Amino acid sequence: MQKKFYITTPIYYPSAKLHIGHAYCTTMADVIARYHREKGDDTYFLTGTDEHGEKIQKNAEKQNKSPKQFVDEIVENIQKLWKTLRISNDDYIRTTDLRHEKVVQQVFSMMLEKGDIYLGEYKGWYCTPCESFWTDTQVQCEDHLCPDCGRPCHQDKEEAYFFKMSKYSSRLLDFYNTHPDFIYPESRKNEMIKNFLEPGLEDLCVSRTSFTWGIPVKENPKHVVYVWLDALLNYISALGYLSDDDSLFKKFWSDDTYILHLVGNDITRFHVIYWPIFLMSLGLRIPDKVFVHGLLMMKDEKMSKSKGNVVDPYPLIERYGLDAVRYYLVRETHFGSDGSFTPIQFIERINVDLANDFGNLLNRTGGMINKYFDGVIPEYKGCLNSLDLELESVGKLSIKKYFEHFDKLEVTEAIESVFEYISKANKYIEESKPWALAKDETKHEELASCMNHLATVLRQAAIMLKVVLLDSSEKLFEQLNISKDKQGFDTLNNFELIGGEKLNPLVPLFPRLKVDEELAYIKSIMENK
Ligand code: ME8
Repeated sequence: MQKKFYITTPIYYPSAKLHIGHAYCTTMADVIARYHREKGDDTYFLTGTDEHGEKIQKNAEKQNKSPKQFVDEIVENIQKLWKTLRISNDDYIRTTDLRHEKVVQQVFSMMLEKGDIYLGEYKGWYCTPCESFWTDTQVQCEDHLCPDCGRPCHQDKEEAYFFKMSKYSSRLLDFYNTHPDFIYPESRKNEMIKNFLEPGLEDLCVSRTSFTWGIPVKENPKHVVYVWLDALLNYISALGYLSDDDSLFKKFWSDDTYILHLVGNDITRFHVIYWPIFLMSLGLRIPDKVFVHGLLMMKDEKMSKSKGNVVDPYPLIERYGLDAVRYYLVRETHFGSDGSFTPIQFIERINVDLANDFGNLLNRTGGMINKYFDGVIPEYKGCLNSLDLELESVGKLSIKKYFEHFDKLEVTEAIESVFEYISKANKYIEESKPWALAKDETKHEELASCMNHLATVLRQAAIMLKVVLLDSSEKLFEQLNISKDKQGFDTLNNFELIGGEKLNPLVPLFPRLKVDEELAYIKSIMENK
């Protein structure tokens, strides 16, 4: 039976231009979504923007713009960036969409009616950039620094609505116990239990009166709904929850759908504590997994819009091509751990993996098929020697590992296993010595088998890599003249499939970069920040 798969990214704040860290998260989600579509799963992929809140209102004021005008301009750029990165999202939710605002108001009313939200007074330490109130024990040292971002908080007081978190904390712990895979990595779960659940969950302030750029509470419009309650609901409002047409909601927020939220570790708490509790209050199912990916750092500091230490993905894409940037993002940082952006690693990744290993395998193979077989891939004749046999067994293992890793969201390892196969194929050329076989009439069959095997490795590698390398995989199929029906996951384990194809002209997929020149270029775009 076809499986259903729903994947989301965080909805980003359009408070400034997005950087390569956001591109990282969205690209990872895109790669996972493409993998599931390719497997035949009924897949829905959502991204969007979180457009309300004091920070946005203030940024807009600074530029003499209305908040809506301000966010519209940034959102246009964000959508352009996703288009450039060929992100395959099925929908784009904006929290300023009427469809979303209606849901937030209705949910607030339902929670009020149920008694989960009540009116009270809030006193506490407020961090404006994070839009969070903190208690005396949460703020750090006498300077009252925000535990999330480390910036100073100020004391504030306001009439506010609260959500009764405490009512649900033991249910949440039970949920964690019965769903051990809910939070990845495990260490994040322990951190949440220790820091927030064990000390006792405090009721959460879910409305604000100190600014107006938000969704008004219907029952008391001087209050706007707290951005996090507003934002988290995007995951269901985009599917049409509580709307006239809730068919997508019924389809993808169902028990038989695998629901995955991809988030950075700066927003774990909201997704693994508040979000499941809001869903419990609404009587809705809780997602299968919150996958907490690492953050990209710059010189040991988190890359962030507010610090301004960011890398803009556009100049990289323009100069090195989309595939190189996508590949770097997916491969360099182990998925689930923090990483850092350094120009040298960026160049090395392209040179070593894409130009030397993958690109070169295509050049060498294509060149030899042209030279020895007039550009026609020889037919498959089985394994004629131990080298063929060994290559096929590495291939089978690589394909198996690719699926096993991808299904466990070990995306880095999945891609690594493809490159192990590519390296093996390069080694196979050295060991088979086709140039020597070509000189010996009696070895013609072996030479043909060698070329067929190499073309098959390229076909299989391009299939596995096409979730990342969008153009280059296409180009490879084009150059080897591999027909569409031989480009699917279902054909991966078939080693006999090709033979007889006449190659098209060969063009290098990834020209080798000159390290010094490119280092200077990347440094120059980083300094422009
Ligand atoms: O937190 N490296 O929005 P946001 C990797 N609106 N990923 C990074 C990153 C970095 N240096 N910096 C940001 C918000 N990200 C809320 C989310 S969801 C209901 C509301 C990615 O614009 C990462 O996924 O600050 C992080 O969690 C997210 O962007 C935060 O984006």
